[in-house]
Amino acid sequence: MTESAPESEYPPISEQLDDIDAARTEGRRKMDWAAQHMPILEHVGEEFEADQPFEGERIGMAMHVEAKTAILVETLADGGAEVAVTGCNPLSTHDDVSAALDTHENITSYAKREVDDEEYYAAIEAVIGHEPTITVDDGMDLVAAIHEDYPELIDSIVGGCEETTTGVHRLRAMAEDGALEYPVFAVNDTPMKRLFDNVHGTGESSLASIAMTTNLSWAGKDVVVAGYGYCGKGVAKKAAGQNANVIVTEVEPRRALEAHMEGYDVMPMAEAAEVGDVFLTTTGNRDVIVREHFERMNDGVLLANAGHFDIEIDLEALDDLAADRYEARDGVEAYELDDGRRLNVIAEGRLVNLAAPVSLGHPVEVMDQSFGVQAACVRELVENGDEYEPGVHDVPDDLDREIAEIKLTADGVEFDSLSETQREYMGSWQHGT
Ligand code: RBV
Repeated sequence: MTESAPESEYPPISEQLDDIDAARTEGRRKMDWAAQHMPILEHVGEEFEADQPFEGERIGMAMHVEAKTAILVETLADGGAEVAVTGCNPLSTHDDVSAALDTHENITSYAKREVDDEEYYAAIEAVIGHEPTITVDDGMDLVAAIHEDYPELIDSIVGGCEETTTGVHRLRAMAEDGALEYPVFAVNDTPMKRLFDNVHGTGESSLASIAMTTNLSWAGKDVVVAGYGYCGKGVAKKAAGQNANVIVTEVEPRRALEAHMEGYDVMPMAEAAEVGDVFLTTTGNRDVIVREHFERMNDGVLLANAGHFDIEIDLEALDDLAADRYEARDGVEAYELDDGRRLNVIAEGRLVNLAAPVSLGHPVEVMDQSFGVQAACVRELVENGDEYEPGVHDVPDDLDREIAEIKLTADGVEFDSLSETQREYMGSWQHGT
């Protein structure tokens, strides 16, 4: 240990649970199920096991610790890394999976569900205490904590990987300030991640989580989707596919137009507030649904957030407005206003597809893709990390293609390749009419 690393007292999950053996067995069962549907990680995992590319590396991770993430963690550990992992959201950890991970001799898991702010950051510090040479973040909390509190560790860090839109956004802001001192791959921005995970993953898992939490139907509902980025597009499309009437709110004119041309109603939130039955935020910004909107909403509406942080719905303002608050169902908090209207907040306004009690995160297949790219990026950092300057980096396209090809092969899908004349034509500018 260098002097600068935090000396954490925060215990791994194995020291926090009562019935640790039962938890490990159940966590392992969940992981085995996920692994059966993750051919990409299986493929890269076989290579890693044979080549041990991560020998001597210490990987610090802050991610949603559930079964699919656990397969990524294990894949990196089986490739020779020492891995320390914690959650990236206070409600998304599956304790049994965390316990199963913690049994691996190369893995220490600090992730635990329902931690308070202090415990959340204590667990992040505990991961940093392992002095990672590589960081893997979902939301940039590790990068932020290292730069703010343990900058002395930066010299020995080869680089990092970032999973999500919000994290990449924060990293770019940090880089623009000249404050980002090691290279980080924007895993989120690759085609293999965002065209699938953000669109289909967020769409399917958010709607499934809300349906399971409430036992209510989408058919015939007015569903307001705030933000028409990749996540919003997925949510809107899947909601329309379940026979909902979709209303989109946007601040970017071309996205608003795109949603309009897609056939959705587009209007300001102040108007949507009056007609919506379900509100789902996907903007990555704050204060998207605020007091003036709550004041106009109908009795019984559902409010949920699918953006990374819990700041899109202003719950403080809602609490101020409420005369009463009670748990209407597991994962549903009813805020009852003076006039008797009840506004129902799902999963405390946190990432609804991961934080509701029944939530399982994105479907396995899309996480296999996202985590396949993560694994390839970690390998790239170990092999060629010196070539990357501090800052945010696009993932090399050939890595993303490699992951796509592994997936197509696993699914038995064949595709064409360019002929010599086609390749030549695409590379030339002389051919006109
Ligand atoms: N996400 N992870 C899961 N492990 O079940 N589900 C979604 C899981 C990731 C997804 O890649 C997204 O970018 C991020 O969570 C938001 O925090």
